[in-house]
Amino acid sequence: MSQSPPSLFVAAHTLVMGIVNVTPDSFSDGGRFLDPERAIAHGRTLVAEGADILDIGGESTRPGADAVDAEEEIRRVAPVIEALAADGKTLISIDTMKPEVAEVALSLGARIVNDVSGLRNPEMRQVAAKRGAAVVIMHMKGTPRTMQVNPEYDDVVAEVREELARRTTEAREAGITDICIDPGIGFGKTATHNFTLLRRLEEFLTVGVPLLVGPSRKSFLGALPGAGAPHERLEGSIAACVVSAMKGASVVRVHDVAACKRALTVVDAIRSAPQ
Ligand code: HH2
Repeated sequence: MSQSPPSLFVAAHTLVMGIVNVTPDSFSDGGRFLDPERAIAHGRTLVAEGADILDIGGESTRPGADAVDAEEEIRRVAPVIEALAADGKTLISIDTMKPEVAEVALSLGARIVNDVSGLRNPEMRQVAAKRGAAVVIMHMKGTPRTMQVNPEYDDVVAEVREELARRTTEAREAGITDICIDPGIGFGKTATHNFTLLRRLEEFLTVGVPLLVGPSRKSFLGALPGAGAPHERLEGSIAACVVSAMKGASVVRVHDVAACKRALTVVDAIRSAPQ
């Protein structure tokens, strides 16, 4: 019997996906890495700090963000992917909702498609399947323009889980084999919804695929007493990553790789300690 290759989303330790936003308008670091040379240098720094995966994106998905066309998105990310993939070792993920962008990124050496719209576009499923890419299926209610307009759920965990399970089946039917799901912290959710998703995170494990969580610097952390602007949310981001890892997340997506990595080393030691 032929064995399926190991998942890119599973390792003996909690994997850290470092964020490289090649955008003018990302919510916490917009404009800092729009210049390709700066983005490449930032990606290399994150790898040196211990990032297992680099997630490269050319379109902000912050609430209310303006959409970018595929041509502009490709112009932003292509040189960065090409340079960072050149060593043949760095695992690169393309953060995009557009099949055209995914196609170019995969041809330049990216191996993961991270789609915040959950591969709802069938063309995205076809591109990923054709290229043998691994995928992150994230849950988002609506679109970045509309998602924070009064999001409502009867049971946020059950509804998000149900949609992720359905999209996982669709992805499998399209021929994709390496799939990871993500509840989409901050994507069409109130602060309370986000806390509930994290509190009940283990329920997502029943979908039967690895789990990724992206709480880094997000506004639900800023809603708490004492929390400040995005760059002042490091401790909150680490707390959310630690809880996620303890509850079974295989991957966390973060801006502050070195600090999160140090915290997760402790979590991994606790999780693997003898009883
Ligand atoms: N969050 C953001 C972008 N992509 N992908 C996944 N899988 N999960 C997430 O939680 C997630 C994501 C938003 O964060 P950031 O990239 O820093 O901001 P912006 O979208 O403004 O560029």
